[in-house]
Formats: sequence, C-alpha cells, structure tokens
Amino acid sequence: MQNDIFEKLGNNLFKQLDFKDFDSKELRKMLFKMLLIRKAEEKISDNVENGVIKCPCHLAIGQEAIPTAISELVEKNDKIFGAHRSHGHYLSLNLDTFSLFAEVLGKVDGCSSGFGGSMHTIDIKNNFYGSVPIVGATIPIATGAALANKFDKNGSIAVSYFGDGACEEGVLHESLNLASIMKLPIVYVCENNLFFSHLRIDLRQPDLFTSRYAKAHKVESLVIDGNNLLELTKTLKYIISKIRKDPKPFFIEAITYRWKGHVGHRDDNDVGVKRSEDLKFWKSKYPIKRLTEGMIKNKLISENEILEIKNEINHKVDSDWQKALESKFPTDNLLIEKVYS
Ligand SMILES: Cc1ncc(C[n+]2csc(CCOP(=O)(O)OP(=O)(O)O)c2C)c(N)n1
Ligand SMILES: [Mg+2]
Repeated sequence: MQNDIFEKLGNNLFKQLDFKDFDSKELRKMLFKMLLIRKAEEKISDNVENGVIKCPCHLAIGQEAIPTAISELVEKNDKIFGAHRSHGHYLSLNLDTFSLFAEVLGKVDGCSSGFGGSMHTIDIKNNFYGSVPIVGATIPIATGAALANKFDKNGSIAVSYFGDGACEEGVLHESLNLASIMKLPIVYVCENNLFFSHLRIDLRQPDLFTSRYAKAHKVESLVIDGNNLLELTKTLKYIISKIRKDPKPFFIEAITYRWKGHVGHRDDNDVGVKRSEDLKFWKSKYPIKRLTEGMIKNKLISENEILEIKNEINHKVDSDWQKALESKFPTDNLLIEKVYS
C-alpha cells in the first residue's frame, strides 16, 4: 500500500473543482471528450481481451483529463507529440474513433494505414505529430519542432507528452537543457502515473516528483493534480498564452493514475504488482467522476443530460468499431509504396 504516496499527494492535490471561470457549453464539450476517450479505450480493452485486437495496447483509462485540457488550448500551427500511451492524446485532438479503431485492427483506414497499430498514431491535419513506442523518443523531436516555431516567430508552441519513466532517459535532460538555453516555446507534459511498466516510482526514485529535473535545467515547472480537469485547463491556459508571447519552455507534472496495467486489459495484480488498494483509492478520484459530480452539484448539467451524452457516445463508438471491423487490410503493394516512396 502506497500510504506515503497518498500522504504526499493527497494533502496538496484532490481539491474540489472550481467552476467559477467555466460556462456550461465549454464544460459539456470537455465532458464529451473525456467520456469519448474513456469509452473508446474500454472498447479497445474488451477487444484486446477477446483477442480481436492483436497489437499491444497501452491504455490510459483514468488519465483522460490531461489531453482534454491541452487539446482545448491548441492553435493552428502547434505541434503535439505523444508517446506509447497516446489514444487519449490522439482522440482529444480529432475525436476520430474510426481511424483509431481501424489502426489498432491493422486496417487500411487507420491513421497509419494499419501499419503502425496502437503506438503509431498520427494526424498532422489536427496537430498530432505522432506517437512512438520508444520511451522518450518524441521528446527531442518535439523540442526540435519548438525550435522551428521559434525560428518562424509564429507564436506557435510544441507539446511533448511523456511519462514519469521517460524522465529516466537521457534525452529528456538533453532536451530540457537545449530548450532552456535557447528559450524554446514548448510545454513538457509529464503524466506522472507513478509507474514505469510494473515498477512504482518509489521503488525506482528517491523522490516522487519529476519536476525536479526541470529545476536542474532552470526550466519553470509546476506539479498539478492531473485528475482535476478545471485546474489543468485554467493553469495551462495561463502558461501557454505566456509562452506564445514570450517563448520559453515550461514543465508541467500532472499527477495521475492508470486503471489498467502497463499493457493490455488486465490490472497487473495478476502479475504480482500489488495495487488493488491504490486502485480503489484512485478510482474514487478519477477525473470524469469529479467533473460530473461537480457539474451536477453546481446545476450545470442534469443526470438525464449526462445519460444523453453517454448514449450518443456509445452509439458513435459502436458504429465506428463496426465500420473499422468491416474496413479492409492494406495490400502488399501499399506496404511497398509506404516503405519506398
Ligand atoms: C527505450 C525504451 N526502453 C524500454 C521500453 C519498454 N517500455 C515501454 S513503455 C515503458 C514504461 C514507460 O513508463 P512511463 O514513461 O512512466 O509511461 P507510462 O507507461 O507510465 O505511461 C517501458 C519500460 C521502450 N519501449 N523503450
Ligand atoms: Mg508512468
């Protein structure tokens, strides 16, 4: 049981959501996004379990608030980079469950024509410059994109999503150093879900927080409750608007927790990771529950309206899944074309 983690995080985090600066329309849009991401990942989880999906899928159920907040702040030429656990990063920008489902099924209508699978999503039209399986690999690429934006003086930013484990890769430090010294317009978003595969952060690191690495490179940083959608949105709005005017890097460490195990549909208790107590705790703090309960309490939505949104999402997810199942596999010719052209 991670009592120490709960104590350190619980006192400063998990505050009530503050609805003061949000209108009902904006809140419903973000609620829709979080519920869509959740439902899409549940669909993927079920189909990993029943063997229909063959590629490894890293699910981020429980972490929906972070990409939802970021995606609301993205502008025309911004470049967003994911990692291996990026279904939510992708969907937050395009809501396109069909192209994600087709990709994890290896179908030609997938966002990478079915050649990539769950860890190779991309949608440049909607600012998503890709996810890759190699831990930490997108961090220097995102840093380079920020350098290009700085040369272009276009007010655009780059966003680099990565996990607490990626901070243990050297490229994070090289990237932070370059971004700091060159004042690059980039937000490093560390989704600290307290795990690197099956290893908890307190078994790997002398400190729970990764933002200390930013401090070492003189990059401004903040630790934030990654399950509080409204605080994330408000804080990031402020940070990003400052970076657009006055380029410099920022490191935000969003504390969160994934419900599923490292990869696939199981929760990893079956492979000896003792997390059932923690899971119970974090499920009571999950971002969708906190938002819906708060909205109802503040009379910003009714139970019935939430049900209507859920029905609409269920319908979209089911019909996109069916369409993806019916989509074709790519041909051998397309494989050659993609590799050599
Ligand atoms: C360079 C490299 N090392 C190891 C792996 C195997 N691996 C894939 S995901 C992962 C854990 C990453 O943890 P974190 O960065 O915290 O992200 P999370 O899975 O928690 O979202 C590992 C070790 C890899 N893909 N690439
Ligand atoms: Mg992690």
